[in-house]
Amino acid sequence: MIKIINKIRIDFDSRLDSISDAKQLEQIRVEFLGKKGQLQELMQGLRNASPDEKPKLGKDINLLKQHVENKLNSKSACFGAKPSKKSSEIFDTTLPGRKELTGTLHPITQIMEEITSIFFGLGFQVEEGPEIETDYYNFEALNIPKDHPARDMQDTFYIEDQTVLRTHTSPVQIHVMEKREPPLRIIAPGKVYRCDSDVSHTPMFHQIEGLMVDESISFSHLKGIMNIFLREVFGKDTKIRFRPSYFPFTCPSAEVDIECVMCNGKGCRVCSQTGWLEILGAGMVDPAVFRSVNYDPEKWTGFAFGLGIERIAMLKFEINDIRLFFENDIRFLKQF
Ligand code: FA5
Repeated sequence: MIKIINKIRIDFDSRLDSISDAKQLEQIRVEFLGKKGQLQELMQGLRNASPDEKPKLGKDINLLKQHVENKLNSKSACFGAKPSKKSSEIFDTTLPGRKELTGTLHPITQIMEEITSIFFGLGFQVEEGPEIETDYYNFEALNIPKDHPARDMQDTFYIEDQTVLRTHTSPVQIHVMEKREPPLRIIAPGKVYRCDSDVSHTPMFHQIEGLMVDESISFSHLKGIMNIFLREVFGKDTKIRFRPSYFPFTCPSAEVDIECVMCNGKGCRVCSQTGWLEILGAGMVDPAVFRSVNYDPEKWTGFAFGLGIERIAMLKFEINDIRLFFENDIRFLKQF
């Protein structure tokens, strides 16, 4: 039987060398490996071998089978035939690599993280609050009673009579002061909602609230912190001004402008020819707000501020339409 095995191997090798197309290759495969092929016959012949011979003969037949399979596979590759399972497992090191697509953080997230880390460095802790708020937290506790004209300053989305999508991050001030005692130094980044949409307004946008409460906090602390923060974001030569303003929850109140980064204060379309751009609202916490959280206004003073992240991102990245941030156009987002 060993002689037959050797003969089949020699016969197979010479037949394989002489073929010239895939059809002939398939004929040989059937002839040697098919159900009625020569190797199958050999296996059947094994039944008649003596028990002593069987293990060695079985091993030789398996080696021959492997030899036939390997050679058929290599030959089939020459004819462009579909590789069999085994050859498809071969790793082709000559193929070019597949490039992994990497994403980046959304520009709003980048600015949010930058601002958060600046305040973190100034000793502020990060706090969060709910986006669905009660009328009490969004308005009343912030000294904006029912029918107060200041409610018109923010176009509110009402969910129910007493439930709103928060219009600003200022309610987080109340949540924090209700559960903690001064001194406090917190910022609260998050989404806010207003019924508003044009090139500089979106119905959902992001604010960062800031609150510092301690004994003897004055307006100069607010100015100092704002100066450090804005110069860190826009560069150390950035000019800043405080303009008197009105918020029911701060007194005195101010809006903070920076010199227009587009025209360096000369006046352009973006800054409506004024040379200045409004960045945030701020002021000293109104005693009425302290009273609503049971803080003694005779003992504690503090400042608060609220800034729009999208506005800062627009100025930093020189983007003239706020809506671009939320269209999810990959060509736009890829630039950051
Ligand atoms: C407020 O929301 C006050 N809560 C800020 C504040 C906090 C004042 C603490 C005093 C003390 P205002 O409505 O001005 O204020 O909004 C603050 C900033 O949010 C604006 O300066 C602007 O940058 C941004 N903003 C307002 N409305 C929109 C909008 N629809 N889309 C994008 N950004 C907006």
